[in-house]
Amino acid sequence: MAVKSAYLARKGEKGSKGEKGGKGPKATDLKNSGFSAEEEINAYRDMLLIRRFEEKAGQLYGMGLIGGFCHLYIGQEAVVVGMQMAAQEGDQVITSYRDHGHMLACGMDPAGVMAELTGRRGGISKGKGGSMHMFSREKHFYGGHGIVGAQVPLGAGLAFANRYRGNTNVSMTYYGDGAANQGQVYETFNMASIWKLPCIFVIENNRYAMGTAATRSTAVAEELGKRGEAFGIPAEQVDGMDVRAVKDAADRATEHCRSGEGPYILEMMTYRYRGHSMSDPAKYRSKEEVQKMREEHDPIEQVKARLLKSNRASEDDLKKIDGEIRDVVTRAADFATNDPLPDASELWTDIYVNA
Ligand SMILES: Cc1ncc(C[n+]2csc(CCOP(=O)(O)OP(=O)(O)O)c2C)c(N)n1
Ligand SMILES: [Mg+2]
Repeated sequence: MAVKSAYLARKGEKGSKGEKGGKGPKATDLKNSGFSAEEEINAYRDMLLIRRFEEKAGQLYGMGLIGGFCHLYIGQEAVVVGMQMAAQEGDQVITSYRDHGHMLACGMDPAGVMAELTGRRGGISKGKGGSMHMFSREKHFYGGHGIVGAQVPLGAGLAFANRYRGNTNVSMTYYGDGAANQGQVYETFNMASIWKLPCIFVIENNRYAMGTAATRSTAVAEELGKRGEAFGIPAEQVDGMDVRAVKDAADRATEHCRSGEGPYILEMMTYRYRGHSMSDPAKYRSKEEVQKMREEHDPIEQVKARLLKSNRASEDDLKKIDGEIRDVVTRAADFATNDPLPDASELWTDIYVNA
């Protein structure tokens, strides 16, 4: 099955030449995907919440209030927000350790997520899981996985559960360009395809796996969706910096899965602005490369510019939203820094399931 590209080359744009990680995202053909004013505003608000939350998490980490690993999602916000715009109640989300944005987009409480980062009692995992290990059955969020690629077969398992129960839910299974080189991804493709599982494989191709550019470690690094061809899984490559393009592709993918046609791959071309984790020497790419991406493709700035240009929102309207988001994040950080640490007796609880 052919890979359908949702890209249309922007006239004259050749990507940023000489970049270690390859080309930037190109403009998307968005014939039928104009957002309503409400959709634009919601997308703006949801992406901004992730951005501000992650900035605050970075600050708290710098102050020594967050221990262990912490991987920020800044730059990639349009991917999960656009995907969730196509979700229906009960659709599951599962991802890697770069998971705070996914949790917020699923509607999990920012204070609970932040308090988990600071290891407090009121954290989503009672302060015992940290950044990479949070779950919410209520919001259908299944982690938070630190083993690269391990969430992919689990995501197909969630899709299997939907199939078994005969519902119309889909499993949105996210993984990175680095994880795309893990063998278990292809074992999963095989089973998902033969069993026609309602699973959307969302590849977040942010062009780097830790400090290694995908172009150095990965064959055909800019067409990872093509890898589904051998398994008969349709794929699209999407401008993952444009929330409209993401939602547009997500609509097609969910429709395909819900109608019993089997899995679908969406390769989101995206970019992370911050380091891989909080300790990252950042020697593998230039500051100019990051700057260029921020200036030309920032997902939040794109929506903001459209809202202002179309007069769907004024500067004041957006300032009001910004203020509301700051309040939410400030409250989350206050809770996360004042809530007590777990009691020592909790060391032995939640380790095994009581069967
Ligand atoms: C099985 C396994 N191998 C190696 C690692 C170390 N590791 C952690 S993150 C990472 C890079 C993964 O990159 P990618 O899938 O592109 O995701 P991104 O960090 O860009 O979101 C590696 C190699 C690991 N956690 N698990
Ligand atoms: Mg990556």
